[in-house]
Amino acid sequence: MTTFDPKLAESDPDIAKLIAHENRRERDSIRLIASENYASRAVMEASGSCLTNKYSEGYAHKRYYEGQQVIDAVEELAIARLKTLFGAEHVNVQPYSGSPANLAVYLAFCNAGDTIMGLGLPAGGHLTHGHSVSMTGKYFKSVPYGVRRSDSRIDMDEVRALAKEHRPKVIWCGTTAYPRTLDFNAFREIANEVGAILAADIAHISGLVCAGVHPSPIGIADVVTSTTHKTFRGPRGGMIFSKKEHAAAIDRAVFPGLQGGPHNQTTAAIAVAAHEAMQPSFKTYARAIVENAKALGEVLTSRGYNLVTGGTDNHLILIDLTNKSVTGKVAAQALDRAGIVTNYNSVPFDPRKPFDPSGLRIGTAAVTSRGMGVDVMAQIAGWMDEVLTAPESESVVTRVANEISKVCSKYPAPGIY
Ligand code: DSN
Repeated sequence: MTTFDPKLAESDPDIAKLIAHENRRERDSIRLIASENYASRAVMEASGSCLTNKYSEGYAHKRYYEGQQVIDAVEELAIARLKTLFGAEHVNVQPYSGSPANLAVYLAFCNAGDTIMGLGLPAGGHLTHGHSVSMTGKYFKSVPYGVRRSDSRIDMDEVRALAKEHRPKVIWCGTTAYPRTLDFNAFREIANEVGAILAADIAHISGLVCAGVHPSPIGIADVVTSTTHKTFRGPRGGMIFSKKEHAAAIDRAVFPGLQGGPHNQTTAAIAVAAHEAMQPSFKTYARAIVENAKALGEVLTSRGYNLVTGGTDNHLILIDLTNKSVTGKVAAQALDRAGIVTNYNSVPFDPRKPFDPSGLRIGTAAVTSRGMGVDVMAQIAGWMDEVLTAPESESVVTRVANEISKVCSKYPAPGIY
């Protein structure tokens, strides 16, 4: 029998065509979704490699299948690089993504029915920090904390009061829609006062953290989880950092507690991303993400947009559209037609429902990966304003889309050819 192994375009033209369309969409649009980025060609090569073929349940030198000569080396290299980059005592690179990483924290430290605390989803927290529709809100007694009405910042007095009243097993500090720096030391003090495990979820900001652009929770929190594909700019994956004393519990929770074989192609791509993040150019990149977010926020503010908390310290901006004649969903859909990709998002104390809320969430990690700077951010703010002022106008949308496509052609996107 001869081996028939055609290229994708020959073997499955339908999927090949769809991938080509997505390639063009990512190339020709301004991608402002705060949790997205462009993985480099090197990261893409590693994630598309033969490592996808190998099963390797267990950890290096303690596996349940033979043939691990290469996989052990890949996983050890990924771990060694991440330990150096983040200054961590222990790293697990096997979580399939951020949510499984967070579930591993529950499995390591909690029993069903225990009390846990996290920032409520409507205030900018994540589903897996105890939101009611998530299993983390169903299997644990979730006590969410919020942000202040006056300035939309996390209310550490409320965190302390709730922690003292409810004595949680785990306190989460971490966000998906919060534009300000997190005070990990303040959370640590509270966790110490009530004897809780402190878990930091840095999924959004791990690229900023390892570049020194946001304070690090490593060495402060007991355990730190992250995805690997947001500001960190790696493949879709997850990682968990912990103090040595929690290493065995975390490893047991990931495997065999929650998962089977790790995705070795992803582990290799995480190692590649870690290598990229160790280069001086990554620090420059991370600083530029924040500069761009601040610049974009300032121009939007000058055009009458209300930013939740009044601005940003990181890669993310949350716009409250209440003073504009457009809701979050209509805004996001009109912008998408014009080639600016965002997501509608609740704002703190939002009177509207999550499926058509008052806010729009944007972020600058992906546009900064294309080398776009503050001058382009001003243009983007202008385009957003034009579209949001006339979201039903197809002529405005078409004109803006044409301008965007021209500008995008000047800024090649990593990994997109
Ligand atoms: N989906 C991610 C985000 O957009 O923030 C969180 O899981």
